[in-house]
Amino acid sequence: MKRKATQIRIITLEMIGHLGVGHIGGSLSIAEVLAVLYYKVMRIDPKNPKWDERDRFVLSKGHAGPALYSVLADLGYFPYDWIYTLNKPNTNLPSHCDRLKTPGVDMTAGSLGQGLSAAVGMALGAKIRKMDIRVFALIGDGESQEGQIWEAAMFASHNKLNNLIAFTDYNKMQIDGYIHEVNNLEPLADKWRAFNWHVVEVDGHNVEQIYNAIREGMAQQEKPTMIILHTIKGKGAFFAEGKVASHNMPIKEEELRIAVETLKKEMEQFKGADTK
Ligand SMILES: Cc1ncc(C[n+]2csc(CCOP(=O)(O)OP(=O)(O)O)c2C)c(N)n1
Ligand SMILES: [Mg+2]
Repeated sequence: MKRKATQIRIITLEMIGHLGVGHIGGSLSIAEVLAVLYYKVMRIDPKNPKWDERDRFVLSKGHAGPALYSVLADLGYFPYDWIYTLNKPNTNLPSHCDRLKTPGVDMTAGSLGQGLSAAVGMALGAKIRKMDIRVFALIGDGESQEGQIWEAAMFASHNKLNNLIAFTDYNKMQIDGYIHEVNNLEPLADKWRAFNWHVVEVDGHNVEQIYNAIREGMAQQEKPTMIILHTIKGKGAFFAEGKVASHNMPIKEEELRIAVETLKKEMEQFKGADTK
């Protein structure tokens, strides 16, 4: 999973690098959670993206599409070279996720706050249809400043949606600056607890901690689970890591080359660990 997280970062950088500009920061901060979900946890079939009984994933912070596309390209949901069409005219990989364009994308997103509501609907729908489907949703910390998030939170616990596991990418930054300066979310874990969710806080770059938190969530009998991922925006790219400006930034050819080379070296550490 560590190896896959690094690979996701490499593909993401190559994809955005080819275009020249994009949402680097918020894509790189979610590599580990995507690796754990797509390579370990989720019941999916890349050959049959519309399989009715698949687990669902909603990338509510839809601007991080490139990170999800990296996984889907690697898993063979679509031809790998689509990554070089990111956000270009007539592409199937728009900057923000579109379920009608990209095989494997379960929900259209980009208007922040809406994806979690859609995920709640999916989880409720699965219950009504008595289907054993788990729904995973990933929201941003800036996105959590949207009122709609808290409506969805209330409705999910009211309906005892224990088949819903959501993540907050708590990278402490949004588009305009630091979360605590724009509109403080703290105490964030207490807020979710007050909305009657099961809450776990983990290091969002630690795959073991993420995996264990998901297992804990899957064991819940009555409550939806919120896993707060403490992350670093732009993680893994020296020119972006920990920078507010990484939200939507250009990449220079030289920066791309050095960052990818560094990540490829990092990947070698995990050689042999890849079971796929
Ligand atoms: C409803 C809505 N308002 C504003 C925007 C513009 N916007 C795009 S990304 C972003 C910041 C999101 O911050 P965060 O959720 O922390 O995501 P991160 O950049 O850290 O991945 C904003 C305000 C939007 N996409 N949707
Ligand atoms: Mg953020």
